[in-house]
Amino acid sequence: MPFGQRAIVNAQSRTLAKLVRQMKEGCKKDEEAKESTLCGLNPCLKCLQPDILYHLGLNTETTDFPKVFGDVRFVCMGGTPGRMENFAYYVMQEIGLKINAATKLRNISEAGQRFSLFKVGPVLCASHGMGCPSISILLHELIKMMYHAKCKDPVFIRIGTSGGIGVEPGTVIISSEAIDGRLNPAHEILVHGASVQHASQLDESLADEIKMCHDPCKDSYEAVIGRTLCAHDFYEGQSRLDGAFCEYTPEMKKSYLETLQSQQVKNIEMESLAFAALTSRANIRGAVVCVAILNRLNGDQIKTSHDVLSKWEKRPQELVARYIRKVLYHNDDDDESEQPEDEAEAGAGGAGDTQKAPAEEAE
Ligand code: R2B
Ligand code: URA
Repeated sequence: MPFGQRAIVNAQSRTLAKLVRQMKEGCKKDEEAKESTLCGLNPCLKCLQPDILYHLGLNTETTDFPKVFGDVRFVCMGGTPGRMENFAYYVMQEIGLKINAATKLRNISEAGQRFSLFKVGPVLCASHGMGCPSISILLHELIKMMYHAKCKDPVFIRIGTSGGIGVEPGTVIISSEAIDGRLNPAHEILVHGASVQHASQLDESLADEIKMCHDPCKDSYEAVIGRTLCAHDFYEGQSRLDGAFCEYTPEMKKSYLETLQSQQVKNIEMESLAFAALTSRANIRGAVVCVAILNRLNGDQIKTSHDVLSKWEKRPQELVARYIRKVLYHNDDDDESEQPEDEAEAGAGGAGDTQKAPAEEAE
């Protein structure tokens, strides 16, 4: 093997060995950053002893956050628990980690009974439910988790579905920014009855890096960067004609969607405003990567078969897994002189990653 290539393979093996060790043993004290790199957080957080992350079913008294979550570098979120569990297994395979055949990934947030949360080495995978209020609760608690765990520069990515505007169904849209129904790039919340607006820009360079993981020659779909409209409802908020109520005409709908298209809006979904606002307030690089499951210029109802939809839903996952693999194995200047293990197998570890499958436990 040529010298340059051998050096790359060795560096990749070292990174993999470190990930496997962290999965088995948790984060060591000397690996922990002194403080997290997040900015602008509530100054009272340090006084909360313990801090209870109620909807995640975790608290800082019973879980050693730096040890269990200190190695997290990517926080991926999507609508449903099932999709995020599948993504966790997929990303595990893509970054070369394994768990024993008798174990399965544990839903770390089972006790909270709201969101699902899986950890695969440096990747956290969470479900966020539908809409800004739901993802906003999850983000507050995940951001506090990053703070307590002293995570360094975690990247947050939402993967999901959306309605396309003038794009072929199946196209992946990486959001340049999130805008509201008035095309305003801000997430508005009411605090003490007064309107507060938070800018909803997304990280431009992260969007470009994810776009670069798409191969126009090999991938059978397109990936584009564009503006994303975030609605607070699936029906009237997205100008559908098929909701239980509809007080506008097909012409008014057509005109609104054409205005969106003329303003470079490529898709409509329901979480990007809160996602963009909360990540950027904390100085976290964030990206929203959604597949368009229909072209809203051609209709409202989703008539595509389940099989095709589940194939399309994997496209954002595929791009994001490629991105994670690239960051872990091609950009790392990790000079730790750890030797690779023969088998990158990570058994049920102390990091709370895995648990024995119930069927196996019964034996
Ligand atoms: C996309 O799909 C969901 C609505 O069907 C919503 O969560 C979103 O953003
Ligand atoms: N999700 C949305 O919010 N809108 C769509 O049209 C499709 C998926």
